[in-house]
Amino acid sequence: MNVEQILNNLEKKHPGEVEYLQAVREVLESIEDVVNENPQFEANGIIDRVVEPDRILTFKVPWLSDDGKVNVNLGYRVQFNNAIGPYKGGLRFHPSVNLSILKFLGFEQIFKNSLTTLPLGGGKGGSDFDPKGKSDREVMHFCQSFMMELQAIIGPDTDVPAGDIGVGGGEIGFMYGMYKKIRKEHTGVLTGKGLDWGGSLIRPEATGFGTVYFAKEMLATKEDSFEGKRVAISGFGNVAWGAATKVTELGGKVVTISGPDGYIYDEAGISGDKIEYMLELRATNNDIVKPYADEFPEAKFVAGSRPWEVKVDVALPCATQNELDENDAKTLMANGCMCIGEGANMPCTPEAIEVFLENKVLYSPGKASNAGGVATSGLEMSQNSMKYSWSEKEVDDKLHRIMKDIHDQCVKHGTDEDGFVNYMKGANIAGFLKVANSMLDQGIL
Ligand code: NDP
Ligand code: 2IT
Repeated sequence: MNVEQILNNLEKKHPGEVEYLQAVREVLESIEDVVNENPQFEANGIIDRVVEPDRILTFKVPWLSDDGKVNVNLGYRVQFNNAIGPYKGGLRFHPSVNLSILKFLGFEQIFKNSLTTLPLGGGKGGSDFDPKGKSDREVMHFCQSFMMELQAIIGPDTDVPAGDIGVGGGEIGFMYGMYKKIRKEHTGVLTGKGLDWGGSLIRPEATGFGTVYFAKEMLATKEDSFEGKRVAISGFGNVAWGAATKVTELGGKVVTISGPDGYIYDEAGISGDKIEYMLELRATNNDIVKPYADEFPEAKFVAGSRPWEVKVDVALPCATQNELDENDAKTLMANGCMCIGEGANMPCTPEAIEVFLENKVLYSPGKASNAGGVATSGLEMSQNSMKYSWSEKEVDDKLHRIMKDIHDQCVKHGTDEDGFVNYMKGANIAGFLKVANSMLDQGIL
């Protein structure tokens, strides 16, 4: 396999799709040896087929704002690969959303979902709609209009969307209501649903919990734990909240959270009521973390910077893509950070990852460490099919077991000759093999 040639061709076909090309390069570079050792993959065009989505739906989403004005946003669903199960992946509502970002997320989702051990294909969707500052009525009208188009191509055995940045329980509720009205069925077509109407316990916490369970497994390989560790978290959304809760429970101290305006440094530790306050902050839709420092005066707000300059043992980037660059990575290393677990999708730039690998510290890619969210979505689908609900402990135990299993797969495929575990390589190989073998079994489609 010639990675450069494949990427050059892809770049010609999809000029300017920077995030998508970045994600494809990362995976292809990791799996190069495995592909060369298995000539049946190239003979059957597996690489050429896996890098292109099965199909993409683009549509317009008109909606009325409270002042009576007509607004038009763009909506997308990228159905990437369904070799191992129905397309599965979140919806992102954020002004930065474009096709390149959704294709990168959909591509990553294929291998992440494969790692979960559950029968889930890969997809992603969303809109450039900005939920910030919108009234509930405006969000509802937007979600209904979005679902009028999306409903035509999704279904519980076809494609099952969920949340991502800007899409939480509220948005899922509005979209589910519209699907139900049009299709006249009450099925598990979306995950992240409300607990009263088909949702699963633990799903809101799952991505953050899973990220911390995975980091716990990595630390255990060094006979270490979260006990007494200083932890930097970025973001203040769903994933950051779950991660802060679990780190605190395991005896670690979370000293930062962040937003687009800067970061909060709280030496006293962000725990208990402070974690609940973070959720309130997020719900106010103001897009800033600064008010935390007004509410808790012992904390410091650092405007316009990222939390990676604080001295910590563990860093958990949980906000967005490319939020931790080479300089941040070097600062973390200089400060003695020993473990980096990606809660977000692709938060570390390729140059930052290179720094972590050179320093041989514990580093896990999002497709392994944040897979707990979609895995619990898979558990929600199982419960919906059975028309049954598991207890909190049952779901949490299954999530814990899945994260351990993903860790084992990374160790199996990512251990170098000197014993160092390259989790990125391990995750990419393990995720890819299952999908590639399924595609082989099913013929050229
Ligand atoms: P949320 O919308 O709940 O939160 C995202 C958080 O990151 C928000 O606080 C957001 O603020 C903040 N943020 C956005 N841009 C920046 C920035 N440049 N600097 C600092 N903070 C920023 O989304 P989630 O918590 O659900 O998602 C976070 C990440 O985790 C994403 O990468 C997502 O793809 C990934 N993920 C999510 C899963 C899930 O189940 N929800 C599962 C697996 C991964 P704002 O929106 O105001 O800009
Ligand atoms: O990036 C992700 O894995 C998610 N946003 C969750 C997807 C899902 O279907 O639960």
